[in-house]
Amino acid sequence: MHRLGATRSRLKADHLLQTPDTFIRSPLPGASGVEFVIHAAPQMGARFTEMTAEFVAGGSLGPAPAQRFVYVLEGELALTVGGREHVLGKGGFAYLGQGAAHTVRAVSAARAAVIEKPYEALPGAPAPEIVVGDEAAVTAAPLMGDEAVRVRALMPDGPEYDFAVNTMTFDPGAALSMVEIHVMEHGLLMLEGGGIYRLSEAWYPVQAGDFIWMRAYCPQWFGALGKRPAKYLIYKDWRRHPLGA
Ligand code: UGY
Ligand code: MN
Repeated sequence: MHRLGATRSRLKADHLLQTPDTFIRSPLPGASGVEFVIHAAPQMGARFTEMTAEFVAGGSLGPAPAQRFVYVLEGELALTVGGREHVLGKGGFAYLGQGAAHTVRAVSAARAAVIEKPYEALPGAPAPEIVVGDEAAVTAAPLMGDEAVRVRALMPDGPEYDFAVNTMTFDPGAALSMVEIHVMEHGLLMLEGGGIYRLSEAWYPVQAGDFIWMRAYCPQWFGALGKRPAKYLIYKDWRRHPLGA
């Protein structure tokens, strides 16, 4: 069935809304048994890459060209790093610093969000450590005191880390308390539920499965609609001077 050329996807100068009907899968060097939907990349103005990796059982990622963050959406992945194997189920995540030797192999058919970013080293800061965790074990913090919007920080917040990845959960009817305009860019994957996303001068209906990229300074606001919470995974660059100094 075709859609007569219609889609909710939109590409603008300062944002992308990419809905699953427009996803195109591609292979990447070094990976086997994995197809990638490359959502954000330098080719469209992003300073990082974010992709959904779709694994067959036994599929594996290739080497990372930069820092790598993996968040399991479905199925199980075995991460081998530092001589140990960690099995990550849904909500399991890992951060591998640039150059950290590791392998990621699917135990079963699986899907994962993979974020990669060239590391901006900070003189005097220690080297980033490898992080392996489970979102279910991360304490949620209310956003600016609003218990209806809960943030779980998946990355440690030290000077050695140059990006953050959080999940944000909105009760039905909950919303960001302000339109944000900030220097950080975002990659955002809708995980559950839906609502309305304001990006720049447009208001979009969004739902689980959609991806959004926001360039630095893209005006942004979200309100959750429906009868169940809305939840998204959100990346931002963090803790670095805009001049790179
Ligand atoms: O962390 C953030 O900037 C986040 N509050 N932005 C967003 O949800 N669009
Ligand atoms: Mn923001």
